[in-house]
Amino acid sequence: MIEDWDTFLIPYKQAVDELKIKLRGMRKQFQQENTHTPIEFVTGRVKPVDSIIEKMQRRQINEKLLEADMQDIAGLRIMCQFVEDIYQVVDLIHQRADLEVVEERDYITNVKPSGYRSYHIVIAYPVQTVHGEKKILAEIQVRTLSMNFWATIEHSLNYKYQGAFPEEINERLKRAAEAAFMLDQEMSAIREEIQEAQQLFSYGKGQQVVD
Ligand code: 0O2
Repeated sequence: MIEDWDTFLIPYKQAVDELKIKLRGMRKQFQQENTHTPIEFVTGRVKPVDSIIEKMQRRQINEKLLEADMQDIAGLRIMCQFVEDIYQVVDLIHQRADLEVVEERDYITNVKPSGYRSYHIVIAYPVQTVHGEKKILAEIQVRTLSMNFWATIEHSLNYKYQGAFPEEINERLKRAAEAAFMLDQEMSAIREEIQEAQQLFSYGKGQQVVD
């Protein structure tokens, strides 16, 4: 039994904090170089203890194998404007020397039956602790703003209905997922036009580079 969850989660919190800074730093660098940034914003969280315990029971994960078998105790989300940006971000993550990609799941090409779309990357990330280096698994979810909108709504409804959606809601959610993806496709079709306008806007108004 893990008796002290706070201590167990210390390196996970450190990994999330460090990765948030690094990924936000990538956005800042694109802005400073006055080029289109594929990263709109970044969020991160350590999975709450009750969710970890619930997932261990659901997936029959032995506590001794928790660190290896639960890949999303440390979780990062990168939101992008365009689907093309997602694949650029994935390439950028692959090129980094400070982390190792261990698994990838492309739920954009292979959309989940629920309608969920995102690109998941599982990384091994070394954190420096007072007891030496510890490699932490973290899951980075890369998605468009539109995919994020859908996933956030579906997640709250899932919480309310515990996964057992009434049929009508189920159907509407699936339709909403396709509508969200259609929005992404329409935006992609005029991506160059949009990016040109965004550059003119940010230069013209003399906007500050912000987080
Ligand atoms: P939370 O609250 O987001 O942290 P499993 O967790 O068993 O479903 P697996 O193989 O561990 O699956 O990992 P997977 O499918 O790559 O990623 C799981 C996470 O992806 C979920 O975390 C969600 O964040 C997201 N996700 C996957 N499928 C869906 C979906 O249909 N709808 C929504 N809204 N999100 C999804 P958790 O554990 O649910 O928790």
